[in-house]
This record gives sequence, structure tokens and C-alpha cells, in this order.
Amino acid sequence: MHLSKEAVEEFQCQGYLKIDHQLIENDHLEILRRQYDQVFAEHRNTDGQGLRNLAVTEGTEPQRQTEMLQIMEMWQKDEQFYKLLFHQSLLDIAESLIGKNIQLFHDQALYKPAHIGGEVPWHQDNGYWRCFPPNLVSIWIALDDVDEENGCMNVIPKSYAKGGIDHTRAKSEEKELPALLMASIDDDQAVSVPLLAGHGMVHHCLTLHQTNPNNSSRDRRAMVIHYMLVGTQNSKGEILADNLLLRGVNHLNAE
Ligand SMILES: O=C(O)CCC(=O)C(=O)O
Repeated sequence: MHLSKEAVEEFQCQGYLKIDHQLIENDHLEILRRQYDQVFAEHRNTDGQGLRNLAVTEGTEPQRQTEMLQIMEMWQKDEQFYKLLFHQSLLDIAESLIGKNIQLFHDQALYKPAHIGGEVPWHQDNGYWRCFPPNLVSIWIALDDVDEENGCMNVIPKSYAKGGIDHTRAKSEEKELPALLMASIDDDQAVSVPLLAGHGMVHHCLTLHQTNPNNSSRDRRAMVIHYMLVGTQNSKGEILADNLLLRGVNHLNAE
């Protein structure tokens, strides 16, 4: 289902949108959760290759307790996540916001385990990516119910309209977190986006957002898919012509 005109206008005004319908049906959700857990378990058993703990500070023991776990390119690791890239409702949302010819920028699983889930500081996604034009969108899908207790998304409405801002390396207890950036901002206007499992939100790559630690007794498993329009350039000014085409035509890569 494509977004209504009102929903598109709301996204264009706020820089994010809480989707008003369930994106992933319950039986499908069960399958995704099972495979998600399996991919994490496999990666834990192989010395953590491909699994990053974004909460690890420089110079601390690797078995540090706080865990903000990330696995990139889930679509290459499990068929269910490959299929998810082509899920009609997700692509309809992306198409409503960025247009017909859609490529994958990348996907990622972001897991905050119960009790020890780490935070992700305020940032714009394009602070990491430096893509041009900066009009990528991300659909963040809750695989568990998420709220302020277990680390739902918090956003600054309308922040994307100000354009890209400076980021610095994030710190925890004054030690650097090598894998995370942060933007120093005034978060008075922040809005929380609680979601039921199977629901999602979409945000612009310049929208400031953040998630809190998960100190609750509930896991917080999330999947994010980052979509770009054909013709998008990376930070070196190279067109990402070979990224997976999800919908429409890639006229830059006509074989
Ligand atoms: O899931 C999280 O905790 C952080 C999500 C995020 O930063 C993103 O989707 O860009």
C-alpha cells in the first residue's frame, strides 16, 4: 500500500513518519525473529565475525557488558532477509517517498539485548554515509514491541530541513566508541516513537535520531533497511550503480 498524500506531506514536514499499519504480519514476524536469532547465534559462535558491538569503548575488555549489537547486510546471510528487501508494503513506502527506481543502500540488524542494551547517540545517518544527494530513507522495523524502556527510536522533528551538521566520535565514560558518531544538539524537541512488533517508522537520512539503553527485561530486536534512488553517489562522488535494484529500472547499469 502506497502512502497517502497526507502521510507523504507529514513525512516531508517532519522528516519521519510512524507507519499507521502493521508492516509484517504475525506469522511472518515469527519467522523473521527465529532467523534473526539464528544469525546472531551463528555469529556469536564464529568469534563474532561480522557481529559488531557498537558499545565497546577503546581500551576496554572485549567482554564488556553493554551490548549494542549490529550485523550488516542481513540479506546476504539469510534468505528471509533477502526476501524482506522485496516486501511490497516496504517498497511501496520507499517509492511513495523517493520515487520509482529504488536501490538498496544496505540493511542492518540492530539488537539491544534485555538489561544490557547500549545506546546509540544523536546522529544523522548521512553523518556516516556522506551520500549525495542526501535523500535516502530508512524503514526501521520493530521485531519486538518497543517503547522508551527498551530503546525505541527518538527523533527531532523537522531537523532534516536544516541539512547536514557536524558529528564527532561518540564517547562513553569519556572513552571513544570507535564505531559511533554523535551530534551535539539540543534535544528539547525530541519525540519518542514507540511501536508494536511488526510495525515501523521511516526517517530521512538527515533526520536527527537516537535510541536509549535497554535496561528493561525485554529484548529489543530491530531491522533497518536503507533505500536510495538510482544515481545516488557515495562519499567519494562515485555513483553506486551496482547496488541491488529493488524496484524500477537502473538505467546506469543496463547489461
Ligand atoms: O536501532 C537503533 O538503536 C538505532 C537505529 C538507527 O540509528 C538507525 O536506524 O539509523
